[in-house]
Amino acid sequence: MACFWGPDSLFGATLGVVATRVGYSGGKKPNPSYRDLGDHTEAIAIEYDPNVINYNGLLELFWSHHDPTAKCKRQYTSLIFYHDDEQKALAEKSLKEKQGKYKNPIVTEIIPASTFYDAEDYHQKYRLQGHSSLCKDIGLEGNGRLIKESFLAARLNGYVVGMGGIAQFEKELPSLGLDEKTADYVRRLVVKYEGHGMTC
Ligand code: MHO
Repeated sequence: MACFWGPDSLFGATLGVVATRVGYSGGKKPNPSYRDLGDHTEAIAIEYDPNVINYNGLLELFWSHHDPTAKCKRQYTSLIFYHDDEQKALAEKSLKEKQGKYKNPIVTEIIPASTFYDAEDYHQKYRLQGHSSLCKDIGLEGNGRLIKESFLAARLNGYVVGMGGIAQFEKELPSLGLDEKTADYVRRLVVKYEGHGMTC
């Protein structure tokens, strides 16, 4: 899906997703880094509650938020990782269905999940980290571990670029535990950017 910042916001704001991490995967180079990625691809690891969203739901978002026929360098190429045979079958089925929508062949590869190397802390929840006072207000600033694991960080990383939308934000707000000033700060951003799509 190209640069992983966009999908981190997209999936992070999706109901049923509980945590996200961006990283490098799919290749063989040990311990890749952003500046030395080797044969890996920018990827996102998504933890989700299957009672709220299933693998098919995640696949739908995957297909609808990038051009799977675009040929890109390995860093940005279109990949789906599966964790078991069921996911593999669902991914392959969805690819076949989506091909009908495109004139050019879909280049997406469907491959088994392999070692996922977390990206550097500054890439995690990148859009949220662009709001340092907000991160400070919610106690995340400088805490790399929490920025990766936190449900709130995943959500806000989406909301600050309008993902999820204002209706979902208002509905979820009481359970997010934000104070009024912080809620208002985020609300303004959701309203400002809702519908702008996935920007990277
Ligand atoms: N558009 C971004 C891509 C960064 S991404 C993590 C840039 O030009 O740096 O690959």
